[in-house]
Amino acid sequence: MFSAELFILGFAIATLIFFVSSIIVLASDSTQMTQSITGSLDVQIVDGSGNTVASPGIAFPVKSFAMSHQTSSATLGTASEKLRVTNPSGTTDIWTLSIAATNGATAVWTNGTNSYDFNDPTANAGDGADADSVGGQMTIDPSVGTIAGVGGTSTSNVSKGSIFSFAEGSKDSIDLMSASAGAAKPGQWDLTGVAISQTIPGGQAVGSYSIDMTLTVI
Ligand SMILES: [Ca+2]
Ligand SMILES: [Ca+2]
Repeated sequence: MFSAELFILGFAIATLIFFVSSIIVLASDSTQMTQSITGSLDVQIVDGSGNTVASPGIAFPVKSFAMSHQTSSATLGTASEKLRVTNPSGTTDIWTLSIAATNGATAVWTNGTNSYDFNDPTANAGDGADADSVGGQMTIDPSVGTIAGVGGTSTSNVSKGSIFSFAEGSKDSIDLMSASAGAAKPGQWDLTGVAISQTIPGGQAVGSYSIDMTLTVI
């Protein structure tokens, strides 16, 4: 062939390749897949299967009427009512679980008519300087409890709180469990076996008393 013909053939082939490659490029596109995972730092009272307990409660043992003050003890966090903290974050590892009276520092145990206090530090379940005119104090000791990681979550850097008694205006919330820097994130932990004791004033009238408490994790 003459060089001119070779040149034309070469040009034709190059043009063909250009068009074919152009067609391939024009046929290309991309797509981005997205997946959202939601959740927030949370505390739930769960049963042995991990299901939320609809109406959790702690029944202190029955006490007989007495003219002298007495102490009633119970456990916060049992096999059927575990305190479960969930931290779904991949970036935040610090949190604290605490307990306080739902109705605040002026709450009292009540049977609808009679009442006794949960945060009066006066000796022998007497009434002190607060405005409720009843005695009684609740002490919570998380240090005797047990922390268990759920689903293989490490318990490193997750600690139980120390024993404290509620005192109106000065100790209105008690820390039960907390995570410090280095704790697993995300992670989930169960707390059980927290000891609670409550003093009952002497001469407290018979009745079925209750007080609502709220667990908070922040
Ligand atoms: Ca009080
Ligand atoms: Ca009082």
